[in-house]
Amino acid sequence: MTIPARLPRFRGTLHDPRTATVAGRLLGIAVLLCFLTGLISHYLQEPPALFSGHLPTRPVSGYRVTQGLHIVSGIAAVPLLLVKLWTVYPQLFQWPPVRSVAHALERLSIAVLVAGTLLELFIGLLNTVQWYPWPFGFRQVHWALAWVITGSLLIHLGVKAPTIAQYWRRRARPLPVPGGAAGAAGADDTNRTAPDGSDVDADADRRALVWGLAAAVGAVTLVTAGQSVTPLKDLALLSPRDPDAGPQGLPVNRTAHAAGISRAAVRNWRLYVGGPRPYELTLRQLRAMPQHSVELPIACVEGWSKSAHWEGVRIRDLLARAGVEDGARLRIVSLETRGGYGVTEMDSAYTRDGLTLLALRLNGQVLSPDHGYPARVIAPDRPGVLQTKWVTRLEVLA
Ligand SMILES: Nc1nc2c(c(=O)[nH]1)N[C@H]1C(S)=C(S)[C@@H](COP(=O)(O)O)O[C@H]1N2
Ligand SMILES: [Mo]
Repeated sequence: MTIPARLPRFRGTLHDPRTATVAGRLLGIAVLLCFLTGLISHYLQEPPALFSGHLPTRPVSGYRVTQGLHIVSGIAAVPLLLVKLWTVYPQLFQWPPVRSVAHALERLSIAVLVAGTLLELFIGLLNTVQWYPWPFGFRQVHWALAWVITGSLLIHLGVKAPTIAQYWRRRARPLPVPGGAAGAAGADDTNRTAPDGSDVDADADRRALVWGLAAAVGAVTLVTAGQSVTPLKDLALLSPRDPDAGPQGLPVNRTAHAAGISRAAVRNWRLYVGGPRPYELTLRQLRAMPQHSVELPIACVEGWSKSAHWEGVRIRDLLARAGVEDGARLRIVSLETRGGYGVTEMDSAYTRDGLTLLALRLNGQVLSPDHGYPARVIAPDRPGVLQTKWVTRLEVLA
């Protein structure tokens, strides 16, 4: 079949399988890290019944680290993906476009993989700047896309396995031609021609590409990672959050005003605690209970995190007073009635833990309204989104 003259021709040295393999490997590392840390984040926010009572509470900064890595690897994947796509985009113009049913399915799986990955990184990136310009629930779509990508990636890796194996090592060796001498001669690599016919100068170009890529990944990481990695915070020129900005030295995602917390609701505030002997407390009574201090981070799913000093009453003590002895799964209800974070659930692993507080003070002061006055949850190794503010009820779940 003749190739139509209108199709472009590509003479660049780097649109070859070796470069695609090198770029794919680096992208694969970022994607794998992002996927695993994403799984952790998902299961901490929506624990399956199997994990009930066993969610990890140590190390206390575990989620700070895994979610920081999630955002860092996701951002690093952007330049890696762009380079990977650039190395292989001449494939778009292959002729004939479809050779067989299997070939059509393979191309379709790559289309799904590319579109899914671009969309996943794009909505993730928008989420880190707290912009949700779409009508769907971010987390559900981000989660579903992760599996679409995983499936199409496994197909892609399966189809390309022979190519990947052949070009995995630096000096690519041609596959032996059955019954021919050419393969054996090429395997010694005595001539300076790679199996795809390209010159070994491609090696030098490839090195330059990888260094450029490393510089790009390093740069985007350095200017954003400071939102969770404190020593890098002065370099965080492009990170959406300054972890130091905000009342009492801590950022605020949703202010009391935005959450619709009225003065009247705060004035008439009582804490209800459920259990065999349910009771209510005023703020004064709550302050009269034994107070404890903990040093725990807020680690937001969007990537920023910050450690802080909290003081308040152990949730364990509040439950014991209601006759609940060994921790319990809780429904935590906020004064905030709209939005998705007004009601959250807390696994018994946290409620048993002496570090889990109903906090009344932050960094030496009474909680500011935006940080959840009169009382908020703070628990170890827990996603920020579940550290509920303006708490008014602790209900024991069966
Ligand atoms: N009631 C309520 N609690 C909430 C939120 C909210 O919107 N409403 N936001 C959560 C999110 S996403 C984070 S990261 C932390 C932020 O806590 P901070 O504002 O005290 O820094 O609070 C969490 N608690
Ligand atoms: Mo958050």
